[in-house]
Amino acid sequence: MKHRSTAMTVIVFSVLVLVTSSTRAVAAQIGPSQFEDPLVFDFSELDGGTHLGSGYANPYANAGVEFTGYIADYDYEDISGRHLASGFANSPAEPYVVRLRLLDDFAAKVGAYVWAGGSGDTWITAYDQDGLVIDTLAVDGYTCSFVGFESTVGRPISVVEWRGPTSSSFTTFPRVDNVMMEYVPEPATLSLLALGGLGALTRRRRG
Ligand SMILES: [Ca+2]
Repeated sequence: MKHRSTAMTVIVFSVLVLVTSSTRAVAAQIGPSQFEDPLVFDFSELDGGTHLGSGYANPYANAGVEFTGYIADYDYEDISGRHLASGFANSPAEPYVVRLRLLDDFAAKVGAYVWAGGSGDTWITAYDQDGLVIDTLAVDGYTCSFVGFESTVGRPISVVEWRGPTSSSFTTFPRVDNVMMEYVPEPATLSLLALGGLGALTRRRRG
């Protein structure tokens, strides 16, 4: 009897480990059309040369996020007007990196247009609430591409970094614009969605 329950425990535990590890391995790459109602940051309201990051005033505190980078002004494909550049960001300065950090809540989806400016591949990395890497994607150095992440349930996004090669002399790249972000839905919102679904089901049954 005791042996059987131990075996059952082992089986249940193994299944749990399998489910957990398969969940951990996957973070979907998504395009701009896969955002439903995102917050969009186009940086158009900021002055060129504004520095963002720790040590500087945060114009996006009300949105619950902080960017690291500085505001440049240029048009290139989907990089339009004011956008985030690397190079002189943060205090002390952090070259080669642009960063989005969530201050209080976590994101289910984050994406942005990124332009590496020929400085080499840009690596875009999403981190979870424990600071562990969820996924890393590379963008070719000579294109302007949209790269987005959709996190898995239980591993929401707390930080996204766009990082250029440190060997590059183009320290102001990568450039990032039109950042899209969707928060993880609140449990109350989920309940409402579930209730809405239930309502639809009830209506369908009646009809
Ligand atoms: Ca812009």
